[in-house]
Amino acid sequence: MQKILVTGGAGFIGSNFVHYVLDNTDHHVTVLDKLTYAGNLASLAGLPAERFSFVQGDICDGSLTDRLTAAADVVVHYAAESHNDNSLHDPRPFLDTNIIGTYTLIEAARKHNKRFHHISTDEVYGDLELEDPERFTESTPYNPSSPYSSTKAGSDLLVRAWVRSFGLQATISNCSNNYGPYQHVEKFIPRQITNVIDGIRPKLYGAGENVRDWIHANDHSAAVLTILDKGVTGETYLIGADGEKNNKDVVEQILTHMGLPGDAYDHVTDRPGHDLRYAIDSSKLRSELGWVPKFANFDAGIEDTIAWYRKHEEWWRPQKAATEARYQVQGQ
Ligand code: NAD
Ligand code: TDX
Repeated sequence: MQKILVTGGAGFIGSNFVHYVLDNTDHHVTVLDKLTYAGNLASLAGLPAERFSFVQGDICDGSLTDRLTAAADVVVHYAAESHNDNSLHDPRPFLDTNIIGTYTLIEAARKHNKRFHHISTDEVYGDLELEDPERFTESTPYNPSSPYSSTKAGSDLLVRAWVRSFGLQATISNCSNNYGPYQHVEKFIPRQITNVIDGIRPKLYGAGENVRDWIHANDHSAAVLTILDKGVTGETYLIGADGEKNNKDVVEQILTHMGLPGDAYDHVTDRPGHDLRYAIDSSKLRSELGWVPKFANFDAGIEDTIAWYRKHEEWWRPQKAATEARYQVQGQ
């Protein structure tokens, strides 16, 4: 049994990880989360009190992170400002949380000599052409496009420097686009599902040809546990499930599953600097650590996700109107 400190555990992927750990191991979890607009305590409702505790606070708070890190065996760092569109309109919180927050945590992990795992994204590598046969690997050069991805790249580089200069016991994982339950309605898949529920036509940025490499959040959680268990300190592991799809195809799939014509969507203003394609080669994680994704059927995963949003309207409804009002101002 280990005591895991999970930052950002009230967010989408963090909360899925907390459920996954409590369901599949005997570890104890403490979540540290600021509960920004993206954090939702309802995602952590009903967890067993003897194995789970929650602390509301900011990862930039040095004395709090010091105290919580000292009490943990392992820190898994999910907390971030995570939405590209928001980063284009107000980058400052991205610098504070993604850069200063990560710095604050790795200083605590260094001081207390604790195992640290940094959660990052494939977006640090920039984007690929549609027909490029290459995919991202651990040695692809960093080339981020947005304020969000540049701050994630900066945080990765801080962790790497702390490994080299101070011997921090850290690993890093860069994962592709996640889908599943508990994802905020600002993100692509939940936005379109909840739009359809509300009788609003889905919104595709630009031509809709941009490709994302989709992975179920549970497969991401299993990969992170595998890295905690068998990963080598100082190493980076790419996480992906060979799930490349363009946005148009994803929207058509959602519409069809929800009983509407596959072309009942609108094209809206494109995202400035919109990355064209992400694609992950996760063979290092598979061959060296033995991880394999289990949610191979994206179509079935989308059906389950639609069912989850239909069933849990009380979870997403409070955010929906304000999120759509923000998009409307942006012409999206
Ligand atoms: P999210 O926005 O759903 O959740 C982020 C959580 O962090 C929220 O609960 C929020 O309250 C918390 N938080 C934000 N600032 C904080 C601060 N200063 N102190 C403490 N808590 C704070 O994000 P997500 O989609 O779950 O992403 C989680 C992590 O995974 C991020 O690091 C992101 O870069 C990475 N990632 C996400 C994806 C994806 O598809 N969503 C893919 C690859 C990597
Ligand atoms: O309404 C929309 N219409 C649309 O066409 C929205 C919200 C998005 N899009 C497009 C933009 C992207 O090409 O869909 C794709 C996915 O968009 P997002 O859900 O915003 O994700 P993305 O920008 O790809 O970033 C996500 O994956 C990598 C996460 O938000 C990041 O945190 C993660 O690092």
